[in-house]
Amino acid sequence: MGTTIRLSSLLLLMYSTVSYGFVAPRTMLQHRLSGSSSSSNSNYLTNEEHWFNQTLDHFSPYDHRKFGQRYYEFLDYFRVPDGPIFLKICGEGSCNGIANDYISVLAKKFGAAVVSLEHRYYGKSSPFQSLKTENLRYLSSKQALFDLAFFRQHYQESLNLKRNKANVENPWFVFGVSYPGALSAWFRLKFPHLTCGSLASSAVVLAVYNFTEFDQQIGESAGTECKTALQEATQLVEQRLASDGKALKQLFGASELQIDGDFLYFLADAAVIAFQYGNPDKLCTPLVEAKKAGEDLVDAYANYVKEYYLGTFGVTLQTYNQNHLKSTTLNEEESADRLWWFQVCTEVAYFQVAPLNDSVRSSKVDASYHLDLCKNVFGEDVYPDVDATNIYYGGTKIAGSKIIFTNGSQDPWRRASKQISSPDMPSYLISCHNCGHGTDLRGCPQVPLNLEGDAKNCSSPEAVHKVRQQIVENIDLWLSQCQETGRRSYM
Ligand SMILES: *[C@@H]1O[C@H](CO)[C@@H](O)[C@H](O)[C@H]1NC(C)=O
Ligand SMILES: *[C@@H]1O[C@H](CO)[C@@H](O)[C@H](O)[C@H]1NC(C)=O
Ligand SMILES: *[C@@H]1O[C@H](CO)[C@@H](O)[C@H](O)[C@H]1NC(C)=O
Ligand SMILES: *[C@@H]1O[C@H](CO)[C@@H](O)[C@H](O)[C@H]1NC(C)=O
Ligand SMILES: CC(=O)N[C@H]1CO[C@H](CO)[C@@H](O)[C@@H]1O
Repeated sequence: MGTTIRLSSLLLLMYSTVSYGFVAPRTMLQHRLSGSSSSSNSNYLTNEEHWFNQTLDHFSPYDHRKFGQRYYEFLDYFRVPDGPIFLKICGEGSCNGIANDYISVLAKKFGAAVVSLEHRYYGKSSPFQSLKTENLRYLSSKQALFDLAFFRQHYQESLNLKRNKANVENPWFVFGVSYPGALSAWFRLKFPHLTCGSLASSAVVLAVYNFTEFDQQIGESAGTECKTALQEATQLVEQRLASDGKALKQLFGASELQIDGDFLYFLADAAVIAFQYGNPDKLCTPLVEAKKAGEDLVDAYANYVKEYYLGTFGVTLQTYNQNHLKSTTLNEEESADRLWWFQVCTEVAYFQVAPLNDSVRSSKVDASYHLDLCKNVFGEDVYPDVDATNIYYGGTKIAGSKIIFTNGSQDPWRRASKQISSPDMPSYLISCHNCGHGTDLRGCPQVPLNLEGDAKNCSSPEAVHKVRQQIVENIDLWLSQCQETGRRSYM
């Protein structure tokens, strides 16, 4: 999601040089697909834009301002007129189309239309030209949920208009991965009358201030040998940063990161991404080999960072640069870093701090680093009220129903998700060596995108198939119950 890899690892930005157009900013939880360069390729079911006039402030009866919100629709598999409508929620990045992941298989199976709404402020759906802090006051998950609700009503009404019917309801189902996974669960929680159910994939429903479990999960996912090598590399990096920081940053191709905390966060995220997105061996194999051969672990790590993280994966350094995060100039792709940090610094935190004991990342990546960043980038008064967020949604005690939670065993984010099943809210863990963030919808690895979420390269494809079967059964059951209760009248 930056935590995503900060969240960083959750969300990816795109850069055209990357073969599949995936990139991850540290602060995000989730990926986004590349834009114009792939407009006609099979990574998307569609990327033809539509627009909806959305209310800017859903919580003020006096403010009637609107802004244009982008959305997409894919109707090839739609069973006209009464098939289900799948609402795929977009999150903390530009939403450039409907990705061709496992949702396309589900849409075909259920005869569903797929619609997808860009999250307010991101991509082309920004209400303001300047992203100064004051203008970000309407950026929150709570506003975003109302956006989805009004969009859902609008889309249903426009379908009815086309058919010349009134008060008809198709059965809706919501989907999301990562932060949008949390939105998917929260949408069903807050608007149960507007959707028959929800898939909440790698859904980070628990706002956490000191998210030490994130680093702990990295250690577990890495296994003893790789974890030890990573910890040694971190120690050496800290020593060299103190003695000759300039040369060290140069070695990693990261001279632009003048704040040491930004640099150390970047190095931590570089490791995270390997586990979050299903490429653990790209990191662990060279590191463990270097250690066995008595070679310089910092050199080995620098090679991984330059070749894989900055190269193949295509992250940009500016994602970690607080000077970049301070930029209030609107940019469709690049502003996502600043926008997601605003959500982090106000609502959800997920501060990926080093645990006191046995940490993989540098202990200098602590709560003060994150708080200082929030202050430096947004001003004095910005502070994440995680308690309010968890009271509002319930955290892992969410009192929803008909929500499927899924998590990948290697994903550091899983500790902020709901991992224990409860009545009417099944939770499934997909366990395999390279099962990461959103494996149920994206297969393995999760980046680059596997068309239709192909799972054959997961180290245990059966583990993925088993959970997908559960997902299909749940959707089938809940869609049919939606019809029976007459809550949604069929034509
Ligand atoms: C949105 O509002 C503007 C200004 O009122 C109007 O010109 C435009 O047609 C509207 N767009 C849609 C899609 O309703
Ligand atoms: C987070 O950790 C810091 C120490 O690193 C501590 O001072 C602070 O009280 C913790 N905050 C919360 C909310 O647990
Ligand atoms: C830290 O590790 C030591 C030894 O491994 C253990 O005894 C101690 O309980 C741990 N402390 C915390 C806070 O986990
Ligand atoms: C699976 O792995 C093979 C061999 O590495 C590769 O050629 C293929 O493209 C991968 N398929 C997917 C869907 O990732
Ligand atoms: C449903 C499920 O598999 N839950 C497990 C997920 O992982 C946690 C540990 O992180 C277990 O305690 C749960 O039982």
